[in-house]
Amino acid sequence: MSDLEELVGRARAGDRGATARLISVVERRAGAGEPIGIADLWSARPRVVVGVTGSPGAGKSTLVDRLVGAWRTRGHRVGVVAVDPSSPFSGGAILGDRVRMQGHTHDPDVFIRSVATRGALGGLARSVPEIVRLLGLVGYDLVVIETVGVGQVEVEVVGEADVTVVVITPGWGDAIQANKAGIMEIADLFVINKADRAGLAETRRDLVAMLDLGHREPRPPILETVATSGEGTDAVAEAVVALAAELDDRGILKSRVAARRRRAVERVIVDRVLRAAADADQAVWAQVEAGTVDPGAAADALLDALEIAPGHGARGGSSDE
Ligand SMILES: Nc1nc2c(ncn2[C@@H]2O[C@H](COP(=O)(O)OP(=O)(O)O)[C@@H](O)[C@H]2O)c(=O)[nH]1
Ligand SMILES: [Mg+2]
Repeated sequence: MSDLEELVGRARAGDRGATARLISVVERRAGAGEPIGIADLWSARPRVVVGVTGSPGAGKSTLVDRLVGAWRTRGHRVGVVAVDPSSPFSGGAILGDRVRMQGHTHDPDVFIRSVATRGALGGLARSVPEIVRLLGLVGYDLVVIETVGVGQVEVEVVGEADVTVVVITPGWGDAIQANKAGIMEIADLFVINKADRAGLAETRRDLVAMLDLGHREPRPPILETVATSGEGTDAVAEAVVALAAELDDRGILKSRVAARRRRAVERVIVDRVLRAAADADQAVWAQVEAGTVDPGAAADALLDALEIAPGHGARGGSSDE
């Protein structure tokens, strides 16, 4: 048995240290575009993957902490991947998320991992899906991806979820901002958190008006919570699981999963082609830099010169640590 397989066995048995080590391997290899080398990882999947997105400070981590508690009492093993926009060196928000989820630090059936955005060098979109799969492989049936829905990459990352929860707060403009960032289109469920604050009715009205303009089917429900007190959070936990079942019944989940699998392959292709092109005919690149060739002609010349072998630019298949 390889070291990695042995770790998978221990992680399945509830050894969170083993899960953490596996995730580090997956993160590094996926981030570098290398084959992961863990058997069955590709086809592994948690039963439900939940994306939770919204502005910084909206209360996502506080809400996720409540959801984890609710799902644990219903017997789920829960994984959380918190995509953290803070620098890995400041540690500030990572620490904050840990503190907010610390109620679960002694529960072997809860696994929480922060993934720093900075320093990920675009590897985020590749590593997060693999981490989610890994958590599925070792038996976490419900996995949450928490991410700030700002950049393109974050929106793409949350696209890895089966069910997407968008968290907004009362106050002028939050719903409108969500709309601008393109996260209205990916929401399956809206949560207006901080329902203890002023402006709740107006925010709900803005949201309803925006949903009236769109054609989301099924229409996303709007729930209200006070994550700090836990008010309304059980209802969100139940609604998420119910929505996943509904999307599954309608065949929507199946097509989302299929599209996601295609995207994973597309990312590898783009990576390999770009890397191979960068190594190709340097005379053409010199012309490109000098501005003496038009982009279409340069691309034709470079693509003609490419030899894209299997695994080109990456290491071979199945080496272990
Ligand atoms: N008043 C109020 N504060 C909340 C609520 N939920 C979270 N908070 C506070 O909002 C701040 C940001 O919460 P956090 O969960 O870290 O937000 P995130 O950045 O979206 O993950 C913290 O100080 C929380 O205690 C709520 O429902 N009501
Ligand atoms: Mg957070």
